[in-house]
Amino acid sequence: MSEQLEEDYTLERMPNKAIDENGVQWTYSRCFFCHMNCAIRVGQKDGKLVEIRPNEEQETVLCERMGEKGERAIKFHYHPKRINHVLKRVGKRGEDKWEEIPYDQALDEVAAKLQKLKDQYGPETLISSEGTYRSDHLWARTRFANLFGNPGNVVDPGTICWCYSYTVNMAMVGWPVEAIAPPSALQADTIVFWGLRADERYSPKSPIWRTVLATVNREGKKPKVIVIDPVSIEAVKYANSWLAIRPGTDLVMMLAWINYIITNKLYREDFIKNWSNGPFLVRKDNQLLVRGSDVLKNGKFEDFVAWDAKHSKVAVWCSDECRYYDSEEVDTPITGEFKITLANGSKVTCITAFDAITERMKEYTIEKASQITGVPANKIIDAVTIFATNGPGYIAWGVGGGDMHGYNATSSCIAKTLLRCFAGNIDVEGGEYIGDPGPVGETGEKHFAVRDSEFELSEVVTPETRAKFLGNDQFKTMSWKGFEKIDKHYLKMWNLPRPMLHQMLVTPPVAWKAILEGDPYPVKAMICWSSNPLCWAPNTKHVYEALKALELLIVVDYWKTPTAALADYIFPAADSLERPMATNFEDSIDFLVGGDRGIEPEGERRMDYDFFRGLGMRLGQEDKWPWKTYEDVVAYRVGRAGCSYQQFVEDSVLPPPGGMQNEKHKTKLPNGQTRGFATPSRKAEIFPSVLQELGYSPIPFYRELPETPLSNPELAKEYPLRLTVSGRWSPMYHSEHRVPGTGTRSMFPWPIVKIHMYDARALGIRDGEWVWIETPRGRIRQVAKLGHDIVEGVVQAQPSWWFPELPAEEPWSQGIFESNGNVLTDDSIESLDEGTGSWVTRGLLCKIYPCIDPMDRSEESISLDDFKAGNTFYHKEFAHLK
Ligand SMILES: Nc1nc2c(c(=O)[nH]1)N[C@H]1C(S)=C(S)[C@@H](COP(=O)(O)OP(=O)(O)OC[C@H]3O[C@@H](n4cnc5c(=O)[nH]c(N)nc54)[C@H](O)[C@@H]3O)O[C@H]1N2
Ligand SMILES: Nc1nc2c(c(=O)[nH]1)N[C@H]1C(S)=C(S)[C@@H](COP(=O)(O)OP(=O)(O)OC[C@H]3O[C@@H](n4cnc5c(=O)[nH]c(N)nc54)[C@H](O)[C@@H]3O)O[C@H]1N2
Ligand code: SF4
Ligand SMILES: [Mo]
Repeated sequence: MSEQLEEDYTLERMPNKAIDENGVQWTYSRCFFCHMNCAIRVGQKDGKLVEIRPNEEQETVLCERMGEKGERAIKFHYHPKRINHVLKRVGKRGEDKWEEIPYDQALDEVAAKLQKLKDQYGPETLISSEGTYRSDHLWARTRFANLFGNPGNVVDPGTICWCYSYTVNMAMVGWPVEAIAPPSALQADTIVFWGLRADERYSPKSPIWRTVLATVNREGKKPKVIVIDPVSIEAVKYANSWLAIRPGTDLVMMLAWINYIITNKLYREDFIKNWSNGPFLVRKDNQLLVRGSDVLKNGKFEDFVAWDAKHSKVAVWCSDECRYYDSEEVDTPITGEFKITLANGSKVTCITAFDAITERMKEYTIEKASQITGVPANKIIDAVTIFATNGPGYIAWGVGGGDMHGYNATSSCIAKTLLRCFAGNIDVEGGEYIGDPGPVGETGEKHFAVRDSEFELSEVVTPETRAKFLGNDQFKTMSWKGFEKIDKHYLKMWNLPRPMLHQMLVTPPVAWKAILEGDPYPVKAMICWSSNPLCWAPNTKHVYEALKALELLIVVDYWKTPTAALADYIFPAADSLERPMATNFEDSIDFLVGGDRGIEPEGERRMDYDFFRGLGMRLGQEDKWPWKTYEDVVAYRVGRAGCSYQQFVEDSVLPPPGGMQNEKHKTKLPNGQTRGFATPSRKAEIFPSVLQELGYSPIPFYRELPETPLSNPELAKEYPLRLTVSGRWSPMYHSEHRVPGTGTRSMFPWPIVKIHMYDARALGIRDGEWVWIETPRGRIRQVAKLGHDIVEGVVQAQPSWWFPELPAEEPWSQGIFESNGNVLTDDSIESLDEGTGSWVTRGLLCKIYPCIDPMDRSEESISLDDFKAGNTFYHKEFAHLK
C-alpha cells in the first residue's frame, strides 16, 4: 500500500470488509485478549490472516499480547498446539491419551451422557467452571443451564474478583459502581489506586493506563493521586501519597478513613441527607432498620422510617414512589436519638443509620490503622484528607483493595462505597458512574440494545430448583437469596431481570465437597469453559482431587491446559478473531461495544455460544435457540435499538439512548417519580438493607485475617513472612500466553517472586535464584527478584503458573504444582467471607528459602569432618530430609 493511501486509510473510515490495493480485506473487529476489548481491524488475504491494525477512530494502540502488527495474535491463531478438533479421552484420566472425533458426534455423546446423569442424579448434578470475563457468551451458559433445570451452579473467580462487589454494590447503589475508571475519568481531581496496578493491568499501552497518563498530565489543575499498595508500582511516580500497606489489612485503613471523615465532618451532608438512607432509623435494641410495618398498622415492610425534625414526628418513606408519604417538606436529620412509638404501642429508642455507622467506626482510629497496616499515621491523614476534600474523584477498582481478603471482602466493598458516598462522588462528573441502559416507556417498551439478562431466562428457574443452588443457605449474598432481593428493584427501574451471569457463584470448596463427598448432593459433571481452575482456584491440590473425581469433565479451550488434560472431552474454542461480538461487560455498562468476525474459524473450532446452543438443541431446548448464528444474536440485540449489524460493527459502539448523563438519581422517571437508585429504598443505601435482611452486618467491620502475626503468632514463628499472591504483568494474562512460540513467553520465561533486599540478605537468597515459597498448604518454587520497592517482611509471588512445554501426562501435569501460586492459598471454609465465599490470596503467612542450599555455594566451605560428624549439611528447611 502506498504511504499516502495508508495515511488516508487511517484517517478515513473504510466500509467493513473493504479490500485494499494489495488485496487485503479489512474487517472491523474487537480484541478479546483482555477486558479492554480494543477496537481493531483484521486483515485477511486468501482466507488467511495477514495483519491486524488498531482502529484509529477508537484510538486503539495494539499491546504486547497482540504485537505491533498483530503478529503475536496471528501466531496464537495458527499455533500448532491449538486444539482444532474435539479430543476424546481414551486412556485413564491424566494419562494424556486421546482420539480425535467430529464436533457434532462429540456433542451427541456429551448430550447423551448429560441426560443420563440428569436422569440418575437430577439436573443439579452439573456445574460449570468459568474464568474471568473472556467472552460475551456468558448468558448462553445461563440460558442452557436454566433450561436444563440446573439451579445455576457455577464456580468462577468472580467470587474474589469484581463480581462479588458488583453484587454488593447493586445492594447499595443499584449498579456495579466498582470500575477501573469511570467514563469521565479525565475530569477526576483525585484518583485512588487501591490495590490496583494500572499500568500492567491489561498493558502499559491499554486504554486504562493511557487514560491515567492523560489525566495526570492534563492542562490546568492537576489531579491528586493516592496509591495504596505494598509495592512501589509505576503509579507511585505520579502519586501525592503512597501508603505502603501490609497485605490483607486494607479494610482497617478504609474504616479509619471513614471514622476520620465523620469525626472531622468532611462528608457531603447534602448527599447523605437527601440521597442516602443515612437518615433512616435503626432500633438501638436490635440494630434493625425500622420498617413502615413497624410503625403503621397497615404499613409496608418495604418502607422505611426517618425522623422529621420539622414536625417532630416520624416520617414514613414510600420506597415504591421514592418520596415521604406525608409531605415533601420533611426535614430528616442524619444524626440524633429518637424515641418512637411502634404500631403495637410499644416505644423504642432509635438512632439514624448514619449514627449507627458513626458509632461502629469509632474504634477504628488512625493510630489503630497505623499499627495494623504499618503505614505512619500522618501519611494516612494526608491521604484521607486529599480524598475527602479534593473531589470529585474515584477509587479505581483493584483486587488488592479487598476483593481477595477472605472474610473481610464484603466489608471492604461496603466500606469503599461508603467512602464514595461520603465524598459525594456518586454519579458526578469525574466521580463514580452509575449506568442507565435506557428509558423504559410507560407501557414497559425498551428502545435500547438487548441486555444479557434478557437472554438468561432466570424466570424459568423454579423455587424448588433455586433452593438447590450449592451454598444457597450458607453464602447467601451471591445465591438466589441475594439475587431475588435485588432483582425486584432492577425490574422496577428498567423492566429488566437482574443479570445472573457471574452474580451467583458457588465458592470452590463447596463445589469440591459436592463432587468429592456428594454433600449436599452428588455433582458428577462439569463443563469447564474459558477456565483453568487448576490455575485460578485456591488450594490446587484440592482442586486436582475434585477434578479427578468427576464422572464427566468437559473442557472448552484453545489449548490443552493442565485442567483440559484431565478432561473426558476437550472441545476446540473459536478465538476472538473468529467470532463477532456484542458486549456490555456482563451488563455492567450502559453501552454496547462490538465488532465483526475477523476470519472464518480454523478446523472445527466453534464459539462458546455454538457449544451451548448445540447442547441445548440436543437436550429438548430446540425452540429456545432461534438465533442460528452469533451474527443473528448480535443483529437481534442491536436491532431493538434501531441499529443494523453493519452499522454497529463499523461504529463499534452503541451508546445508551439517553447518552451518558450524571446525577441521574435527581431526574424524573417517565411516571413522574424521582428516579433515585435501583435499591430497595431507592436511596443510596450506606446501610444496606439487603445485607441486613440476609442476616449479615450492614456496617463494615474488621477482622484480622486467619494467617497474620497478630491472629496466629504460633504459625508466624514457622512462617514469618506475609505473602500476597498477586501482581499482574503484561503480556501474561492469568495462565495464558505461556505457550512458547508466539513471542510472549520469552518476555517473562519464569515465575517471579518479589522480596525485600533486607529479608533476602537475612535468608541467604540471591537475586535471580530459584527459591521455595512455603505455606501450610505446600510449597512451590519461583525465581527471586530482590528490591527495596516492597514493604519489608512481604513476599509477592505470581499466581497461575504452568509450563506448557512440559508433558501433559501425570506426574508431570505440565508443572501445575511446581510454581503455581495457588498451591499456597487456602480454601478452608473458616477463612471465607460469610456472605460471598471470597477467599484470601493477599495476606497469608509463608516462609521462603533457597532451592539450592546456600551452604553449597562455591564461596561457602564445608568440611568433610562436618559430614562425618553427622552435622547437617542441609539448609535447616531440609533438615527433615536427612
Ligand atoms: N492467588 C491468586 N489467584 C488468583 C488471582 C490472584 O491474583 N491470585 N486472580 C484471580 C482472578 S482476579 C481471576 S479473574 C482468575 C483468572 O482465572 P481464569 O480467567 O479462569 O484464567 P485462566 O486460569 O487463565 O483460565 C482461562 C482459560 O480460558 C481459556 N480461554 C480464553 N478465552 C476463551 C474463550 O473465549 N473461550 C473459551 N472456551 N476459552 C477461553 C484460556 O485459554 C485459559 O485456559 O484467577 C484468580 N486467581
Ligand atoms: N496483564 C494482565 N492484565 C490483567 C490480568 C492479567 O492476568 N494480566 N487480569 C485481569 C483481571 S481478571 C483482573 S481481576 C485485573 C486485576 O488487576 P489488579 O487489580 O491490578 O491486580 P494485581 O496486579 O494482581 O494487584 C494489584 C496491586 O495490588 C497490590 N497488592 C497485593 N496485595 C495487596 C493488598 O493486600 N493490599 C493492597 N492495597 N494492595 C495489594 C499488588 O502489589 C498490585 O500492585 O487485571 C486484569 N488485567
Ligand atoms: S489491551 Fe491489548 S490485549 Fe487488551 S484488548 Fe487491547 S490490544 Fe487486546
Ligand atoms: Mo479477575
